[in-house]
Amino acid sequence: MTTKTFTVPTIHCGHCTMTIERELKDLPGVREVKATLDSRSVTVAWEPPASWEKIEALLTEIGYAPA
Ligand SMILES: [Cu+2]
Repeated sequence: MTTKTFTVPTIHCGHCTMTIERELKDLPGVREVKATLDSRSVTVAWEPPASWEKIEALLTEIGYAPA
């Protein structure tokens, strides 16, 4: 299991955090997601077949590119 915390500058409200959590949880291999509005940060825990490249690509596609 790999865990990473990163900043997403485009998080601006609770809907953003909900969208990020929902979309990432749909990615096979993602085990835990926590998006935090105050710090505009996201913590993700995953294992294969998920990868940081896939997580980054998905977030970028939906408008929440990691900083
Ligand atoms: Cu929002």
